[in-house]
Amino acid sequence: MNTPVFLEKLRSVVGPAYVLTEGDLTGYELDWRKRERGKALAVVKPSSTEQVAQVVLACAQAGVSIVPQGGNTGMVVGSTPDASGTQVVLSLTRMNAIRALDADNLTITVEAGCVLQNLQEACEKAGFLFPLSLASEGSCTIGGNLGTNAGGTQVVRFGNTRELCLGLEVVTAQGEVWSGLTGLRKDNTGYDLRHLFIGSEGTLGVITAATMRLYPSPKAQLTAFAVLPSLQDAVTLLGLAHQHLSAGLTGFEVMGQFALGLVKKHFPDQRVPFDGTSPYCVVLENSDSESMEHARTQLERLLEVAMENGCVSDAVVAESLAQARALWHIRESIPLAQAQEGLNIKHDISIAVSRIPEFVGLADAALAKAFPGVRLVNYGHLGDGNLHYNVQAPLGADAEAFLRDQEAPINAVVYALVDVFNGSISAEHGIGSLKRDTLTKHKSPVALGLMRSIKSALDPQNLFNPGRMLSSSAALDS
Ligand code: FAD
Ligand code: 2HG
Ligand code: ZN
Repeated sequence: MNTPVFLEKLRSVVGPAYVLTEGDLTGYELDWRKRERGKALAVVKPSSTEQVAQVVLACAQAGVSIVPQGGNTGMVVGSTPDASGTQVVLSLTRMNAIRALDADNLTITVEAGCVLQNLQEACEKAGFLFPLSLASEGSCTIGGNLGTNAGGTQVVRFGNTRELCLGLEVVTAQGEVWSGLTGLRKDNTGYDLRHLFIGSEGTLGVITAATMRLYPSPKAQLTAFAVLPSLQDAVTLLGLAHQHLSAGLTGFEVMGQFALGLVKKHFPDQRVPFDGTSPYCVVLENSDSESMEHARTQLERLLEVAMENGCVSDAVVAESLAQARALWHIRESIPLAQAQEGLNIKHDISIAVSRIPEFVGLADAALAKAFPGVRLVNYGHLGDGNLHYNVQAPLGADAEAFLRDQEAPINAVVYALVDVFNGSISAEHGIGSLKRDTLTKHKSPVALGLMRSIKSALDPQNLFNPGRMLSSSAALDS
């Protein structure tokens, strides 16, 4: 390949200002967790679907692989280039328009680079709720959310990003545009292609736009923060919350005391309620279509029953929107507090809700025995059976050396148990390059074979995000 000619071609497609090859490219080349620093041949920033198609064609002709990128907030090193200096980062951030809102169809059509928070705000302004909610929502994009099939804190009621999507527009590896922005709720005309691209982590095509579901804005939202004697009590509370709040239960997050301690340590301005002696706390949300009064009566009744039952030892209900935000902010600050504490090992696992306490009991004991001093940062989306069962190096240890020497053996212990419990090694963050080799050990050979067949059928040149999710060679030799 003649690199100057190739770069000139890209410049002619998107404009010279939008082909970045020099200056500080850290934001595009370093992943959010600072696990790997790559090197891009260029960062290309198209402004239209047509430009994306032309960039893909130019890359295909030159044999240059493409790493689609949104907000670069991914957790598994999937949106940054490798270290070869030969890959193009295709940043969608200039494609951020809201194309249409169909109030009667309860849908919104939006370009892939739209920042999630901007989408939420636009929907709210129009009187609707777009319920995807992540702590990274100020930076992540709807394209990245679809690419990872992101979860977040409202999944217990509304499902993952997949459940919120009714149609996609995608540029294929052949540089063609698949326009699937129908907004239909029912369509059984063959394979549902949308679901192939959702969660494919940029390995099958570039999502350029999407039609997403909207919901009516709730009349009231009420948040409570509860203290619990054990993780089993959190499971009991979840069952009671489903019974008492039904579809009003829009959030149910559990937080281990050590995780909350990290928030107190690194963000002392945040006021974590209660004294910090109970092993677990829960933040839960009731959304109501009637009134605040109705929401409060329901939530207070739930907490009364839970206290009688003994699964909740104390609780506070937010008195204002500001208080509710502050309670959620505590939960959402845990990943940031962990990052401040140092490099760490993340396990984004899912297990049947009913078996989570047993899993955690066994995993805590196994890790404490095999890796004395490790600090377990356990929290997550209990309502979805999804735990962030994370591990921080022992106090005073060199975190980089700890990860180098202990990450693989620690993962082996945790994932072996996940298998015993028929769980998943990735509930919402995806595979990227960090979990690629782990995936081959925990996914069935039949499933892996089907994934490879799909990859080689849609992307025979292995153009899109090679080496992510599937290894480069394995992706093509099915
Ligand atoms: P990127 O990081 O840029 O990309 C992620 C993947 O999607 C990559 O493989 C990339 O190639 C691909 N991709 C990006 N755009 C496109 C596109 N247009 N077409 C095709 N592929 C594309 N995740 C959760 O699921 N739940 C959480 O609660 C959550 N909380 C978080 C909290 C914090 C503080 C942080 C930093 C991250 C959190 N995440 C969470 C992880 C992350 O925010 C999500 O994975 C998010 O969906 C990534 O969006 P992004 O735009 O940053 O994508
Ligand atoms: C969350 O739920 C995110 O806060 C991040 O998915 C989880 O950092 C993590 O492990
Ligand atoms: Zn999460």
